[in-house]
Amino acid sequence: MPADAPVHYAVANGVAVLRIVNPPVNALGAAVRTALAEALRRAEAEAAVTAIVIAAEGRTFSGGADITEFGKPPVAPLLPEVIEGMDGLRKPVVAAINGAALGGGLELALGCHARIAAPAARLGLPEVKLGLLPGAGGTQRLPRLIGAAPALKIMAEGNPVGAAEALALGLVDAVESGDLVAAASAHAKSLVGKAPRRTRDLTNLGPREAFEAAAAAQTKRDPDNPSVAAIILAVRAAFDMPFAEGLALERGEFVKLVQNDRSKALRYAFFAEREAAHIAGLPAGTAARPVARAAVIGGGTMGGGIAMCFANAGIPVTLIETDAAALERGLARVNDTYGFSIKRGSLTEAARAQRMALITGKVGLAAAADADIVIEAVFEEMDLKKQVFAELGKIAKPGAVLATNTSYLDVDAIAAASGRPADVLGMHFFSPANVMRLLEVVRGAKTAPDALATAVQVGVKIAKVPVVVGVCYGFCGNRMLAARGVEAERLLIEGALPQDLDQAIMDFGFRMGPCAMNDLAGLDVGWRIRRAIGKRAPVADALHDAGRMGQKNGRGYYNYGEGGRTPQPDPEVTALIERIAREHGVTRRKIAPEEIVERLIYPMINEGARILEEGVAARPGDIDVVWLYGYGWPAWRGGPMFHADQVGLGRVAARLEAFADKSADETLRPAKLLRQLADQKRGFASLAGERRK
Ligand code: T1G
Repeated sequence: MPADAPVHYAVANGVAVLRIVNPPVNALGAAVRTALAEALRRAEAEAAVTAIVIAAEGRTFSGGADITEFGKPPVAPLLPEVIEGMDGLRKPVVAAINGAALGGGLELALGCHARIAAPAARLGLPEVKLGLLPGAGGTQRLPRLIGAAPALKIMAEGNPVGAAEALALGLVDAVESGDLVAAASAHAKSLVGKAPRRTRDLTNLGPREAFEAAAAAQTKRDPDNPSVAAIILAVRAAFDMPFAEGLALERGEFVKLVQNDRSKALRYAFFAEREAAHIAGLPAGTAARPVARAAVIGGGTMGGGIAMCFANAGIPVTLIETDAAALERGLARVNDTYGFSIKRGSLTEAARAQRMALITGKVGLAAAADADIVIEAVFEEMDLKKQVFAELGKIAKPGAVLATNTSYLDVDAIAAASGRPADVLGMHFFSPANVMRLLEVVRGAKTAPDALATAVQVGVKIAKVPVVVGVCYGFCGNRMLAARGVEAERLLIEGALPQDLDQAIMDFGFRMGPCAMNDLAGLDVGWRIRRAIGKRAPVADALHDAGRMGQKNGRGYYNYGEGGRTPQPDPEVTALIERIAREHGVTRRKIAPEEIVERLIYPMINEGARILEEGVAARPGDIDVVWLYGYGWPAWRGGPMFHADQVGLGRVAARLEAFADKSADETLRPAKLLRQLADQKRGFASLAGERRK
């Protein structure tokens, strides 16, 4: 057996142990499938072998099919065939599930006659998150093993279950904290001579009405999801047709889904997220600095949320305020935030106590002295930040990474104030910091490579999706958002109303449109930023000047009533907008949703092209990850740069030229890179060749 074989074969006491070795996640690519099929045939043929165990190397049993194979011509043997082959074996086959068994990985285990899991194992069928459905028998075997209703939930929602829950469901036969392979081998031997328990032959689908009720609930939960619809169809087949026909139906649905744009976008986003964590241009061998303790400066909403991220990850964190009263308020806000999770049932009191114990409240910057990473989250005011970093530069221990949570300000200027710019960078969290997954890691001109690697590694550890961006106004996300905001203003003056803009964008797939989003953030926030940089926005400024601050005082682009959160169109706003249009000499017109969407999104794409040109972002996928995880871009549309490629850069460029001609706003002219790619009939994806260093 060559050392690099993807499946290792060893026989002990009559048990053939087939161990998958395909790092990093034992994906079931063509080589693994071929080797697995060969090893199964060999085990079946060898007289000395009485039973078979399928095991895996590393901490993952298998991450499923090799997603990079999708969209290419299928290579035999296909996974369903390999699993079907197991079904026919006369010798018992037991899966030793050492870690995550996801997608095809779990389907492989379902094809075995029994499953033994380690306590850390997680089992799931997340194909729905890739715009697919389980395509190797999962829709037919899982319902027969654990019941159609529980199987449907696992497939339609795509979330894994832990070992204990899997045991309770009957998904695994035992949980083994000792020698897993030995336990699986013993279990396999205990099955020798008995009729194999094939999941395909099981019949405990459970009551049909329970399944139909679950199907209705899943359709209501995710109404326009073709994967959910396909999964329901396939599981229903388990009631209505023989196993082989159900498999064929599953296969047909899979082939349809794998080809559609929705799945291509979701698979693209899956890899773009992981690619973003590999810092382009980092010198080979750069190692992150160790981080055992964090400190957060500022116990406000952001600071408290950031401290929670560390506590949630089990990392001790010191929350620092300027006085005891402010600290008290900050800690109380954190405690209350955990309280909401307890009320929702997603956290226990014990977990809250455990996390609160990891957050130490202190007054004064000196408390940051023992932290390995310090994150400043004070008021968004440059002089204040410079003052904090000047002190931190002296207080923080050598090698500590000093991060500012600024949304817009110049990280290089803040770094200079610290006196140790190599340790300084930006870590831009998104509100609420304990919920939003995006983390823009802002690389200063003098940021040391290992400081940058540390911030990215910490970002992953605290369950964020880190994206490295460069220093510029608004970095990546907010800079593109500002471009959208300018066009939103124009559209309002030219004839659209807030509800028109927001409905068009929500129909595109966002959960919230620009006007409702500004109301949520507070119209005073945008007003302060515009004033600081000398920009005007006639409608937004007029709303602010009329005392309309958004949700916080019940009136903004919309009316919210007392403490309300539901945006209601407001005739006062319509009148205000019409007045401003008159003042600008504009005759308002009805604007079609298609035009609204193009005019809100193409300027963002254009700004994204400039961000790539300037090297503020290293890859188009990084920009897409920013928008997917920080601004609610619909995942099934892949991100602004992916979407631009779907539309075609030629059309995007032509529309931008038209917008520029009409508005005389030269910033709407296509960026050089966009123009160049369009002329070469290429897409942004052709730039993604930037390999990880
Ligand atoms: N195929 C190809 N590459 C994969 C992969 C996969 N299934 N899973 C992970 N990778 C790569 C990933 O891009 C990264 O690459 C590296 O492995 C480490 O990943 C027929 C059709 C298993 C829980 O959806 O959830 O089976 O950046 O950083 O944090 O019905 O990976 O290092 O170059 O995420 O330890 C269904 C997807 C597939 C599971 C491990 N399976 N993977 O997490 O590592 S479709 C999934 C994960 C299917 C069948 C259907 C996680 C993980 P690089 P990582 P991790």
